[in-house]
Amino acid sequence: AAGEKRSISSIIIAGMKDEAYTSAKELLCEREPMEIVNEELIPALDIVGEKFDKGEIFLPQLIRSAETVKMAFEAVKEQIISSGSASVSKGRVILATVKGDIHDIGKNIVKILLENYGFDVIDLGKDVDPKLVVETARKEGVVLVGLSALMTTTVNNMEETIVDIKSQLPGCQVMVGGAVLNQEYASAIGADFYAKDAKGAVEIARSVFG
Ligand code: B1M
Repeated sequence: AAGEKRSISSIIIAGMKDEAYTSAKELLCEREPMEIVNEELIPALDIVGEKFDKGEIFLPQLIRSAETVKMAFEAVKEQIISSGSASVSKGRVILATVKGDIHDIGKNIVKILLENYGFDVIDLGKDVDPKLVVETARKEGVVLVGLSALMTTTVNNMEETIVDIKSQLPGCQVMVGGAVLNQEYASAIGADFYAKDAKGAVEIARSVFG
């Protein structure tokens, strides 16, 4: 009904792109940015993912919900950046979503948080070839690479990337994350660190550069 406020979750699930930014802005007056990410935005995407899995919604709706959540993240990002403390770089980290995988929402959150905590991020984007990761790490002398994968089908590309890094750049460490992973799996594919969420990635970076 007119005048009734929809929750950010229902806005994301319904894919109401034009309302997400304002709705997130309003929520930000009351709650912490990362609390909104963890308690509202990610759970809403989980519901969307389940519906897609069950065949209750299809690719166009999945895409629309992803676009909607990006609008909400935009508001969250502005808030985090405005409250951030710019300081001397604490270290440089490469981030990439692995080859074959175009899911980059999680990686982008990790990037915002790392930057906010004073790390410089070289963002190679999504669907990134292992060779580009190795070349960039070598050229830039980066000692911490962060890889993200969201699909069971792309974890082997993550493993391939780790093998390439480890064989060619022995001093370079790798942290991995993404909904499809856990600590056990991360260790099995040769990663040095596993981060459950963006805050976890910051803690790892701190330990590596600390
Ligand atoms: Co797709 N998708 N999707 N999708 N999608 C999943 C992953 C899926 C689980 C949905 C489902 O079926 N239940 C499923 C994968 C199944 C599997 O594993 N085999 C799936 C599929 C099948 C697909 C397509 C193949 C669909 C198709 O085309 N038929 C296709 C894939 C194309 C490709 O990659 N080649 C596809 C496409 C898309 C969209 C483009 C529509 C969109 C992505 C938009 C974008 O990213 N720009 C999309 C979305 C949105 C999802 C779901 C619904 C949500 C993902 C997400 O952004 N979550 C997802 C279902 C789900 O996850 N519940 C699904 C929120 C995000 C913040 O979480 O990325 O986990 P996450 O990041 C977290 C942590 O994991 C961690 O920190 C973040 C913050 O806490 N983290 C790190 C992540 N990376 C890290 C790295 C670190 C540290 C921490 O260090 C480096």
